[in-house]
Amino acid sequence: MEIEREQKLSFEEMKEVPPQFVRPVNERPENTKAVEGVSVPVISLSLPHHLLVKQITEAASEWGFFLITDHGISPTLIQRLQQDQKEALANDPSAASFQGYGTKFTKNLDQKLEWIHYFFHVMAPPSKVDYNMWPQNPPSYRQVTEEYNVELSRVRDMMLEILSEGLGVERNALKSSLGNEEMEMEMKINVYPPCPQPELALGVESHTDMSALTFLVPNEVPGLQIWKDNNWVAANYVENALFVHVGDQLEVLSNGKYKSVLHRSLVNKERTRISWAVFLVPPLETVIGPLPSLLTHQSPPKFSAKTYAEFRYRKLNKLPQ
Ligand SMILES: O=C(O)CCC(=O)C(=O)O
Ligand SMILES: [Fe+2]
Repeated sequence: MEIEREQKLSFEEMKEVPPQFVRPVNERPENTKAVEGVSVPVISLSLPHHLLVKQITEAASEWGFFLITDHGISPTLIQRLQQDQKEALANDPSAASFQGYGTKFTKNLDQKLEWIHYFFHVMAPPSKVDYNMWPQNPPSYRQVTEEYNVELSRVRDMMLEILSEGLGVERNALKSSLGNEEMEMEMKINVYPPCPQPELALGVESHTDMSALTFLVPNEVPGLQIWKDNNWVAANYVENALFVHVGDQLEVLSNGKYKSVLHRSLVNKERTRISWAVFLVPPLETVIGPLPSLLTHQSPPKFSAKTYAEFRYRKLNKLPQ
């Protein structure tokens, strides 16, 4: 699925977008602009519990996407996460290609490439972490990321409980279906270098995440768009907010009540966009299917049960699920 980079493509040196990055006319940002006057749900975790459950359940069902504020992760920690990367890039712009890891170009039907470098490593559980795969620079990366993992795990547990409650199932149902403490948290740092013709290219093409949930913090450069009611809606930066995506595994577990959200990201002419995405995924051998307690004669399963490994294989190879 991945094309090895043969020649060293350097985004920074390109004066115009090479043909392999130029999107078909119907995908180009210039022809598929975000709708005006619509904004994504922003939900404060300090709401009274019953309202919180209601708002999150609605957002996960109608949008498959929302922002959360008042989540208790300190702004300083988020800034440290962001600052580290900025410094690494300022000192060494080629750090964007994350020495040793290169750019993984995903092959799609049109063989088009995405305007992005990314870095990927497992953040949790400890038994699956290989610190050799973590960025070695800046030296503070490990400590900051470990602190972020602790805080985000707390928010993750709260979200999974609320989403379970919204389904009317036992509070621990979603977490235990996803492997409890064996659930993986995968960190993906997306770096979108400035692009000479952002109207022709995409940073990440339209997709749904394979995860159960994805938590993302971007820097202040806009770019993320969410598909809702046949339009793209811009999900712009809100200071210290966490962006939450419902992914494929939660759609399956909820038997379609929660929507795996289609999204994409655009690139910017002058500025580097960076986002830190954390994917919550079950261990590969975990069988994921609609929660049995949601199934009745009136509501039969809409998805077949399969291991996450099989789901992933099918998705990466564009086979039907
Ligand atoms: O950078 C973003 O805002 C989105 C990235 C994304 O969708 C992904 O990494 O799956
Ligand atoms: Fe995504």
